Amino acid sequence: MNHLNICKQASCGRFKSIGTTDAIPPLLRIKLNYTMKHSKTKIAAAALLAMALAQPAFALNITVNDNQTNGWGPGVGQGNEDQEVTSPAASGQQWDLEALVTGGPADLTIIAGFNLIGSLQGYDLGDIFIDADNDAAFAPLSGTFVPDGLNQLSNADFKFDYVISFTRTGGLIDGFKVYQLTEDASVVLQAVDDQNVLALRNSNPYKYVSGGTEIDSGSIAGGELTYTTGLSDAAVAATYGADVVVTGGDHNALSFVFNSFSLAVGNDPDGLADVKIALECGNDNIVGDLGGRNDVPDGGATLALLGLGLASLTLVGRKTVRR
Ligand SMILES: [Ca+2]
Ligand SMILES: [Ca+2]
Ligand SMILES: [Ca+2]
Ligand SMILES: [Ca+2]
Repeated sequence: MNHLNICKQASCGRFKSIGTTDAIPPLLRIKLNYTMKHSKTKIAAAALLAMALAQPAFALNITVNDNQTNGWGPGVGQGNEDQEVTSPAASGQQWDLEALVTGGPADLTIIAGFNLIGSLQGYDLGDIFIDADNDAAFAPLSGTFVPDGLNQLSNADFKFDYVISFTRTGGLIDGFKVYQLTEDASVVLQAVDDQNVLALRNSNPYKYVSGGTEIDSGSIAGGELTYTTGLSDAAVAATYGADVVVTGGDHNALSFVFNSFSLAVGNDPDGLADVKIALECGNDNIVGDLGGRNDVPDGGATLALLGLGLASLTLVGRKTVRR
């Protein structure tokens, strides 16, 4: 496994260190207190804490199907998004966006066979669009669309509410900025059409251009963005949770920790945003949702929470606990 940036203990929510028992879930705290009080040695308590810390950090697979099924597929795993792309022309693990995972409103991880911070055949990863009020569209709602080219379109045609826009140096992603968007012509988004394939056009928008208000930012150098490559299927499950099942070869993970932005935004019935990302060519999309439109069945999410149990250490201390 190669780390471009080793996650910093202090700044990264996913691997946040636990300094005091205040940060330990109530059930575990009771067990610890009991053990400390009643054991002649404190070794048992230390062992219990070590066991809890060794569990995978709390994570929830929020992947849902992107409703683009024209290409390689039908796909496997949650949302049938693993081993799946949109275009019939370019398939394989190297193009595959596989899963979206969150550990809470302040963090998000994309898992893919695709080289997330670089590009493939000149195509790169699009920006991350977030809809907070359940009205966003992938294909533009109106406006003139230039076939097989780049289009500058109004956000009135898409209605996304936030974007996580990547910054790049020398073609490589080195950070991001988060903008709050208005759903009108003051916000310009870039949409692509590749080879006049309608299915790829429905992957839009691809990229933020201008408008809106910057509300957060981060970088690989600052530790808010972490890129890990060469993960095996087992390593993904061990790191991000047993419900994150991805296959087909090595996996790459791009993880965000937000300082001021929260995924718990808007009027979506669940209060949490819908997340959508496309490759530049539209060849694959990945969509995430914790409820509302395209609902992940509630039972699945609840079971995942229950199953993770003591592993949910990093959720403690977050301001918002969903469900
Ligand atoms: Ca795959
Ligand atoms: Ca895919
Ligand atoms: Ca919206
Ligand atoms: Ca897809």
